[in-house]
Amino acid sequence: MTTHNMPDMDEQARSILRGNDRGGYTVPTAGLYPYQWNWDSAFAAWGFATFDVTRAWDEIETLFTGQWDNGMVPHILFHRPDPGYFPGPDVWGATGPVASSGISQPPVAASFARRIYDMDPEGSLSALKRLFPKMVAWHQWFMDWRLDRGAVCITHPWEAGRDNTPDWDGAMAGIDPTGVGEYKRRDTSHVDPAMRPTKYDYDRYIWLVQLGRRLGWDEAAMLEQNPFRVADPTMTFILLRAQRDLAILGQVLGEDVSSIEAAIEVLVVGAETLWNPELASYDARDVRSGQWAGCVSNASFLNWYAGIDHPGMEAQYDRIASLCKYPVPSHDPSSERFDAKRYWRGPTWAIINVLIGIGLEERGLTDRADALRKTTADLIREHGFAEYFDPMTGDAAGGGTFTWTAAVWLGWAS
Ligand code: 9YW
Repeated sequence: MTTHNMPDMDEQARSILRGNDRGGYTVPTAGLYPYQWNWDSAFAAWGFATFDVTRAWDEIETLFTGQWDNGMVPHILFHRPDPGYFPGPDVWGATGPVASSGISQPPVAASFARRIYDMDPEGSLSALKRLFPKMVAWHQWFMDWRLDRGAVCITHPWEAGRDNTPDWDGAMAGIDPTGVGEYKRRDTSHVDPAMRPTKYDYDRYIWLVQLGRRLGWDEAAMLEQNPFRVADPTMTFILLRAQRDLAILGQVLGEDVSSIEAAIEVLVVGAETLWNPELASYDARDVRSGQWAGCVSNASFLNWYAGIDHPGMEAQYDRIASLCKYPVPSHDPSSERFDAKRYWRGPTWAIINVLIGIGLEERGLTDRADALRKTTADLIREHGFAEYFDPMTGDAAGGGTFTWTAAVWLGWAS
């Protein structure tokens, strides 16, 4: 690394955010993902906050314009039609204040809201006051509808934001997608199909969307009838962390946070139901079959981010990190299901790295945190602001000029 190219990188990152700005919200990358995605936007807000706090809050406020009456904040908001993405609003058939998908995504927004608030308390207060009750309602929706023994469940692989991870292989195999019909994917015309989920996966993704639509996206009906219900480390650890951050923001605002504190207790217990003793790792748990996924993923290491230490996780982390040059891979490289370039079945994602890195740092695992920050910075500097990276070679993969990778650079890696 030479210090003279640092300003260039910062400027490139800022211009990616500006280039993906559609006015009040940011797309993950033009072409492949032309709408507002939920957790992408929260990362974008953090990136914007490094140079424009007002724009950062606009991003989160626009996301919450899509909040449903039941508190859910959708994973995609289709603000403007775009034929370049499938499945669009006509397929989802969801009804909310803004055309949207019918599922949610990992709730990182409150945690980034806290970071942005800390960067500029005065400039943040009015937006924070407006957003606080909305964030409480969204978190409560998870608590009301998605818990299994205190762990948070997903109802669609897209909901965890880790679409085709081997974590869902068992639950996906339980779905018979007969009758899903013909459809035309768009993602494989933007990106090499070898880096994307397969047709087997997409048939099931679309079948689940059709099911949700038939059930009117009614959570009680889905609880009864959706065969896909998996207790997920991504959602559980991220919601736990988000509740902790929201409680602190609530205290800043002088709000009563006792119900948030009660939720934290429930989630702490729930997180431990994801500990798979045979695997010696946090794991996904298929609620329908009662089976473990048997997967060490990058989401397994979000326990520190959630404020949880567990004997054995440090050794597990060191083992996984020793198996590739650019950790943290999205699936264990020693597993036969590992695929270095196929999306969430192996590649390294800067957004998960930053969450793991924050957790490592906070729990006093500073050497690991520093090393992870360095290899993540190397990846971005040497291979660009890619969607994700090959953990062995560092090769850029998926879409380019990616909003959240630029945000991670500005907020953490640089
Ligand atoms: C989809 C936008 C999204 C991310 C997800 C990632 C992928 C595909 O792209 O989802 O069609 O929703 O898996 O985490 O938010 O970047």
